[in-house]
Amino acid sequence: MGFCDDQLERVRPIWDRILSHRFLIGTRDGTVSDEVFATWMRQDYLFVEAAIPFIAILIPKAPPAHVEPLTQTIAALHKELELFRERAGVAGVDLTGIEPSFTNHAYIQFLLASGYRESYPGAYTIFYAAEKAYYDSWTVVKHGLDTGSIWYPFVENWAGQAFADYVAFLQSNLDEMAGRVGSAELKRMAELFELTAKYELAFWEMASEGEGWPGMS
Ligand code: MP5
Repeated sequence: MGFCDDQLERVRPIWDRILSHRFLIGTRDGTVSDEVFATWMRQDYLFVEAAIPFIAILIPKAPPAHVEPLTQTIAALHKELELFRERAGVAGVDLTGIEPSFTNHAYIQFLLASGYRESYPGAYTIFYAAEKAYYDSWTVVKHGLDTGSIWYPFVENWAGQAFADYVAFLQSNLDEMAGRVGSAELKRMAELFELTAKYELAFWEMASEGEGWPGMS
């Protein structure tokens, strides 16, 4: 097994909580409330906006063969923001003037700080784990959500064949890099993998519980 499969196995208890989260099950079964889904949309719009500078930070650190794929990821993220704006229009969700929740703020700071501070394989670990979490999560939703649902385009975005191929490509790149780093860096990569999994779980929890900051309500 490569690094990614090893890590997925190691963080399985967290991953299982992600994939069985009430947000995903409710979205799959069509029982999630419009307000909870709107919370996720607003917050994920901000997260995807922040993922663009995160990927941009990686480019100067990247091996030459990674530069074009990372550039394509940035273009894909811009298209994804367009999908959010289009779906928000259909659903009547206002994306103007929105602010990150406590959890989202923390996750975004983690992304950006890691982009600057961690090694390239370390930051790439976060990138892979977040994409894999979304692929697996939206695959859960795919197995039940009505294809006519206004939310189905999100399933097509993250649980389709193109995204599956993209995640497999990231996995092979990360496995390859992990095979060449020393033991201290590998240990740090494992920590970053687990932290990202915890943030992914926290994100679904935040979407379900609301965007408020501790002590502010
Ligand atoms: C992704 C996302 C997937 N949109 N939001 C969270 C909280 N985690 C992962 O990343 P991308 O870049 O939108 O495919």
